[in-house]
Amino acid sequence: MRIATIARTTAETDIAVTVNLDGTGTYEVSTGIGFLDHMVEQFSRHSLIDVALRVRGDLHVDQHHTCEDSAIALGQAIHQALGDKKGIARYGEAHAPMDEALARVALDISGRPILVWNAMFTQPRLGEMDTELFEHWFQSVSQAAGITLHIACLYGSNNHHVIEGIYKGFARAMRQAVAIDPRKGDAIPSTKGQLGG
Ligand SMILES: [Mn+2]
Repeated sequence: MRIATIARTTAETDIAVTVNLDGTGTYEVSTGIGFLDHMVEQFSRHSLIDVALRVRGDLHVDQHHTCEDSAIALGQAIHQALGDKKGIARYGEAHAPMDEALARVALDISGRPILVWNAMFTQPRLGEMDTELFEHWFQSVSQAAGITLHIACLYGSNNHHVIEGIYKGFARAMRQAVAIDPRKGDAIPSTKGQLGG
């Protein structure tokens, strides 16, 4: 079973997350930031990765630690659930339209984390969430899960649509990349024989 649970407690946040890579898109998300919950729920629903995420963060300071640490924990859980990565498709890509906005996400579960981010927001906040934190969220998840992650918003004017398209594109691309390709059998999809970076 490709399931993993991470518990992560620091002076700033207390987090429990469980993922099932072979799930059905069932989620239970509570970060204390309503808009972030909405985005992680989109990720689960469209990747078909089950996500149970509970965060108690220092929101009296600001949203930074809650946002960053929840992405790290989610990334660690994905990394752990992938195990030795035998048989995975490894690559994923998606164009995700959200009304007038179009997001493009291309990724490689390579073990070499990097985020290339080409998206901008014209509003400082969505709901109560600071829009500058979205890039940081993807940076953190990429780092923790070992994903080469390229994200672009090709166009779009409504900030809610832009970020929702990005999360849905990430979800669709992850669904492809973590899928087991039956033609690969037990092979690790790298000529190096490992996907550790
Ligand atoms: Mn929405």
